[in-house]
Amino acid sequence: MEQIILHVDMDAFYASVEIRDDPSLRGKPLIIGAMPGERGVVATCSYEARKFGVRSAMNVQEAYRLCPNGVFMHPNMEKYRAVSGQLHRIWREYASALEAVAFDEAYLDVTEKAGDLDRAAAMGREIKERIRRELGLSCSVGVAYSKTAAKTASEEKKPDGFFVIPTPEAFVNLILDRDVRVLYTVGEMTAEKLYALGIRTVRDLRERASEVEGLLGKQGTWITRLARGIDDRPVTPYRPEDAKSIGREVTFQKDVEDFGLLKDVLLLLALCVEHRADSVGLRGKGVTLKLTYGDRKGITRSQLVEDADSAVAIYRTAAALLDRVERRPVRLVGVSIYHLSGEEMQLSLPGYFRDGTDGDAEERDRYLEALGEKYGLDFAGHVEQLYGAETLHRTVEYMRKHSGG
Ligand code: DCP
Ligand code: MG
Repeated sequence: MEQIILHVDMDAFYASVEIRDDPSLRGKPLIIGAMPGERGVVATCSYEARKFGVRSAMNVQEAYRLCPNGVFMHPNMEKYRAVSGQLHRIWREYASALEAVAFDEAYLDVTEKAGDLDRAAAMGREIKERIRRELGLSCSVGVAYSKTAAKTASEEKKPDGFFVIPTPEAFVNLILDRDVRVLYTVGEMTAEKLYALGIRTVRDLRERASEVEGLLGKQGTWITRLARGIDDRPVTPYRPEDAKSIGREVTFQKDVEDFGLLKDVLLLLALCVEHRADSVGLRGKGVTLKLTYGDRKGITRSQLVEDADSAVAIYRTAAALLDRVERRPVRLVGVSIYHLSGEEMQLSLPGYFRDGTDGDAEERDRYLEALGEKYGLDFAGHVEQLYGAETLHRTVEYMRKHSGG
């Protein structure tokens, strides 16, 4: 199917909104997230702060070290959500299908409404102009024949960018000698596997396609197709609140018999679930524990709760569920929340910006401290590192080895 897709991504979104509303911030390195001295991470920062090396998801102490003269601010999620609503109203006028990826980012299917690439490009410029005029904000727009190419195009000239990638050939020519990570569905772990084989660029990937397909199976086929510019995925109308559940799981290198260790792992999984739920502004009314035993038999146990809105609440419920299951060696453990809703979250800060004053946060810190002592790990101040799949896996494996499990 022939498609024409626009990808729109706001520039330094939270920071740009704050600068718009307080022009005295313009030109300054502005860092939105936790405050120096608090526990937490950078959500985003202005391009002036990026010159100092500050980045999204960086520990705020590190950001402060790099940019001590920066202006630090807490995020105002309510405000950004409102701006996101205004953006959606503009985007919807142009798209026959709109897929929101984040507050500030969406794919627009303009195949029908534009008809051809030239008119799609004109639409893209019009959208940029309207967002500037009506909302006082800048964004980057990519126009292309596929979602991957459109996203690549919007990143190409960021900030305030505009770029068109008309064909698979144009896409391939653009990225041929770039790192495989340019295919943004290639994550850190996959990239490491490819690097280990000496496959670093898209060119390498193309030349050694069958090897990659052998190594990575279905995923390998997907990325070697991408490396040829092929991506037929449609724009699927999606809102995070339509998700049925939010979960995280880990598979152990060796089956675990020690249920004390499993319970400890539940705390880390609960932290990850809390983080993901916060980042999309959702909370759950139910918790599910998932186990796969060594013989591959899988079970799930669920429980409705008043509010699965903090890592501690999720952990407590999951741990209680664990107490009631059959004790045999376990291969995989997972935690998820379901019955999701968004309303009550709107006024509160994401958990990872909270400064640890509420009761659950204190309890979480006590649990983490105990866990740190038990396994000889220091969690304080870098919990956010656990949110990455690779670090979580490595930490859990470390715990397994140090529990004698
Ligand atoms: N965000 C966050 N934590 C992250 C990444 C992003 O809270 N680890 C928030 C803050 C961003 C917003 O989401 O403003 C949009 O994310 P982007 O990745 O699009 O980053 P920006 O819009 O801030 O910058 P860019 O100009 O690079 O798009
Ligand atoms: Mg953005």
